[in-house]
Amino acid sequence: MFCYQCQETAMNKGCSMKVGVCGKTEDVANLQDVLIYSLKGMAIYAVKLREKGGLPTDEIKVFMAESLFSTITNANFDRDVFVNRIGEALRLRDELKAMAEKAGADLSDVVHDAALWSGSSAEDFDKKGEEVGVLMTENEDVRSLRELTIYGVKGMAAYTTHAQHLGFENEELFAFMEKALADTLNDNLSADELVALVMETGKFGVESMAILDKANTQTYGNPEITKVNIGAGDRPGILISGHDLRDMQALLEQTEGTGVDVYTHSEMLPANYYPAFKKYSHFHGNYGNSWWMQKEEFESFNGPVLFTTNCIVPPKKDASYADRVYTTNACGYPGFKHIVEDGNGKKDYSEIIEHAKKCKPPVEIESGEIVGGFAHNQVIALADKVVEAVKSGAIKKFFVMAGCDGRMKDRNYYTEFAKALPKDTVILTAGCAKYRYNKLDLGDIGGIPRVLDAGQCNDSYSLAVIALKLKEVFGLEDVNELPIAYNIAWYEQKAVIVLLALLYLGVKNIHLGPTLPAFLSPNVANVLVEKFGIAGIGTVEDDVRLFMGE
Ligand code: FSO
Ligand code: SF4
Repeated sequence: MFCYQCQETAMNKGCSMKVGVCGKTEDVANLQDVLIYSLKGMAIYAVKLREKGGLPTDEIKVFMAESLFSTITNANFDRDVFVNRIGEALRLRDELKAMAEKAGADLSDVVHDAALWSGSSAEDFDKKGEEVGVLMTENEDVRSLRELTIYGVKGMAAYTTHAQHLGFENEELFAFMEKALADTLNDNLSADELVALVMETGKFGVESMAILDKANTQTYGNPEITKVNIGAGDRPGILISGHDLRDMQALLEQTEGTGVDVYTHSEMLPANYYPAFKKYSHFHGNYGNSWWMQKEEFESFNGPVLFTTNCIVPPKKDASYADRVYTTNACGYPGFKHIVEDGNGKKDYSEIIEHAKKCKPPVEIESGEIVGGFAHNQVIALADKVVEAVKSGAIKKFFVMAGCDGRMKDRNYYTEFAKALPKDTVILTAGCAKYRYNKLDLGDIGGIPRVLDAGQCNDSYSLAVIALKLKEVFGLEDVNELPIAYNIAWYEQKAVIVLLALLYLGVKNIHLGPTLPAFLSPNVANVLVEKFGIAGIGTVEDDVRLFMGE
């Protein structure tokens, strides 16, 4: 096992023990490597097929995106899922090969083992897991650029999958993911070509967030300023976590009139901001904080929990809640019940609802309200007010503090940083990073709250749209001329695609923390520093001074 894809990787070098810091076991880590390797094998044939004007089937495209998604940090810990997916990947690889041949592709140069190996049992796959993986690429710079691409593609696949669930697709995204997977096996690509591949990943990252934004807003309306109740009611509840709004909708529909309330957790909080969900009186609000607080918060919630995506934390052995956690989509955990679609693409949540009815109501752990819903449409509606505040000097600077939260103590930095920012600054946030400061009383500037939450990590797209709009309003040439600083927190691979997307959009001088990714080799890190001014974080005092230009 060797995994260094997330921010919490052991010693900021790599997890190479029996169990990763996230709780991923060695066998699952190795099977994930085999799955990625098999997807690369599929991709080789998919590229050949597309060169001849053919298209992979919907089944293949969805399978590839969901498989990438299932290997994201904290998404799926279930060995059986990976054994099944690898078997499926090999079957679909053969199907793609036959399709490419039929389309007239010349396959004589397909010699890579990823496209040719075979296996049929869990033992075969375990054995293969000892041979393939990140360390297969010996040169650390090539490895770094390949993995940077793959992690970006994983994040892209997650967003593409959510959009696809709502019926929104962009064929170019699937084509790019296939090309990128295949290119990471190509030993003939130069370092410059790999850097270009990383940048192209950022370009398609923007596209993946754009299509998900379109899918979410066209289906559920534009997020609007919303006060979200963070207290608890006196009826049993279901807690829904993750990022998939289609599951949110189905759960709200199916719980209506049942006497069971619905609460969001972690990254599902922004569901509260969508007009389409506001009509449900049993949608109670948000319970708790970001993903890593789940061990305590699921205990006190008392009712069932539905994970629609990561981040899952393995429950302690004596956890009272393990038998009331359900998963769906690409996520899973051994022992948690997994809900799948029926033949008509519908999910039946009646088991969770019946389960909830037998549970006690949640224990209230906090009370009051928080405000959010500042995605692009809402902020642009307030543009006059915002521009006026900037022109008058009431707002001196915006701080984009999007990204992820995590369990490491050093993330207190973000709480302290938010507190230390001058009162004439505004934080623009998205993703679970917000939980480090969204409950602080930071006040407002002429009615504009000092923390503007755009939504989920994918809604970082909104922050980019807002920046581009401000650039236009102020008549600037370059987005970097705006009074916006970027102090971003990352944890897993969706944050990698957000970062690459911002780089592609030309944003410079992003500070990334709490640590720089272990998968950046010193040389690759240097390229990012020199080309984009990427930097880590320092002390709160130094950073505030630096960002404020003092
Ligand atoms: Fe957070 Fe987890 Fe949204 Fe991630 S809950 S860490 S970047 O899955 O996806 O922000
Ligand atoms: Fe380690 Fe992160 Fe990989 Fe888990 S996902 S094994 S914590 S690097």
